[in-house]
Amino acid sequence: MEKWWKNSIIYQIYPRSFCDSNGDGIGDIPGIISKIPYLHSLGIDAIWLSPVYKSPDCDNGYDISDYRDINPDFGTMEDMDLLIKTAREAGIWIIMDLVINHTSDQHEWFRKAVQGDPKYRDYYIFQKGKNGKKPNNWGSFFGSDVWEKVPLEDDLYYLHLFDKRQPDLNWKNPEVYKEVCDIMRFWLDKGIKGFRCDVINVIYKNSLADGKKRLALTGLEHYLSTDGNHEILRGLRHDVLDEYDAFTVGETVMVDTKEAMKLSGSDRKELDTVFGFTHMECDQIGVKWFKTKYKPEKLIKALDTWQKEVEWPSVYFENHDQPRSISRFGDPKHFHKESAKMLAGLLLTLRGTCFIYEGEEIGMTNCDFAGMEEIEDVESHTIFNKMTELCFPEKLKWKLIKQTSRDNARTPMQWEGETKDGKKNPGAGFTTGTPWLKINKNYKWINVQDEERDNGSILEFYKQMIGIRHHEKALTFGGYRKVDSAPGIYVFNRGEGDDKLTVICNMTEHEHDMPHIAGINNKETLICNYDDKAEKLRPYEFMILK
Ligand code: TEU
Ligand code: CA
Repeated sequence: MEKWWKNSIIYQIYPRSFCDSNGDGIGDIPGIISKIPYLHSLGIDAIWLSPVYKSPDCDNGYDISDYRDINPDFGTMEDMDLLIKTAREAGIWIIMDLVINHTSDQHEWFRKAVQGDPKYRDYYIFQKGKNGKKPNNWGSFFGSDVWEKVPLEDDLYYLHLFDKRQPDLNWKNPEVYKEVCDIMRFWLDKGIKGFRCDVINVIYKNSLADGKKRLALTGLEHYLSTDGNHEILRGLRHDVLDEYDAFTVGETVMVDTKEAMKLSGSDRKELDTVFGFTHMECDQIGVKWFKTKYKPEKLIKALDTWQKEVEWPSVYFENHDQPRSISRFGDPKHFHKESAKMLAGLLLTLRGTCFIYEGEEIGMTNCDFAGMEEIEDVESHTIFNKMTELCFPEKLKWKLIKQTSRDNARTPMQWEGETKDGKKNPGAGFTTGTPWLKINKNYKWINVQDEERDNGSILEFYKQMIGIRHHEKALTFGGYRKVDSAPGIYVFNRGEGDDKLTVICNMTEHEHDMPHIAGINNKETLICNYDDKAEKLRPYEFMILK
């Protein structure tokens, strides 16, 4: 029997920004429960819930202080149990975020470790300084170094690959492994169906030696996809996950298709699939802060490589760490509907498990932030300070942050343009209070309420596409083959023989000649993002032929 997650569409919820039920400006679990009918009508099969665990929120929940408790901003454990139950009744599984590279510095383990308890010292990575300096030259994901001094101790540091309030766990310690197994069982026993595993290929550090100098992430050769890391993944699967038929998707940084296969090939028995980043890097030079002009050919090439070389890919264009896809790969100004629908069509016809991020289904865009005072994201602030240190000009600093900040994806979900009785609605149906992060002012014309009223909307297109995805077996289980075509035009076949579908995607804002496809005139159009037919391929035109 095929695994359930192969034919599933997974919808990512960023709880802080999804729906606020009590007017405190922060999205919460009762808010999510109230939107289960909406998610059901969209047709999705599972929710990936970004962290809802107890957390001081330095990195919006990716700093966990208690893995068995719920952040009071989001609700209670009773709310969580009810969410799992309500979702299940609507045929929706819950996948939770598993953040086990690090904990919060407020976690009991870390607090005991800092107080000198030897058992918990060994849960983290403490190290003496070297010749009056930090233990090594590694650089963190957020742009700082990776060592923080332990207060009241002489020359002792702890390691953090992310913020200093996110100390890394010591995966060489079998006790840590046991603790995590117990935590996973705790949640699986509640009826959740798997995990999205945060930065899962960096958890095992081989050594703490100096790294070869790099522009970013000096030291990564000592911890990226190590053998020890692979062994842990096999262990977790064998010791816990298999018993529950649970699904795992790894967020795996800096991997190529070869490494992706080592992490997720079915014979390896590690993860089920991974999020690669190759296609997210197609509009940048070196690090993500330096964006370059987007060329659709590059995106096509990245997608094609993963489609061909990875046994079971994850397909995504957005998540809570990336700017909005329509602002990167589409044209929200001139072709909002067309380009959003084209991206929807592409997302849902590629091979693999598909992920939709909240708001993507209505074409939400990057936000018109006015300055750093409107930015919350810890990474953006760390990088901004770093650029100040390096004397970057003010204008340039802001330009880089504005186009790349993770907050672009984190602005509240735009539910309603106006209230039910036609009044102004500054909370966009997300909150009746003051939202924790600015609401994009385009909520007045980009919102769920309007999209639901319009048959030709982006949202309706998503629903149709999800229906097609579920119905046409070729899209899930069929092969993939790219067809040669002009630059910026992505054409590929899914499936074989009578069951073959051809997907045509104009990823540019220009009109093009129709690609040459054998027997094109005898084919039926399953779906198209334009209402009428034309000789030429119009800007961002998308279609599936059968
Ligand atoms: O992200 C890890 C990651 O490598 C990046 O995508 C990261 O967000 C950053 O942009 C690097 O430049 C995961 C989570 O998705 C992210 O939200 C967390 O902040 C991070 O891990 C730490 O837990
Ligand atoms: Ca709330």
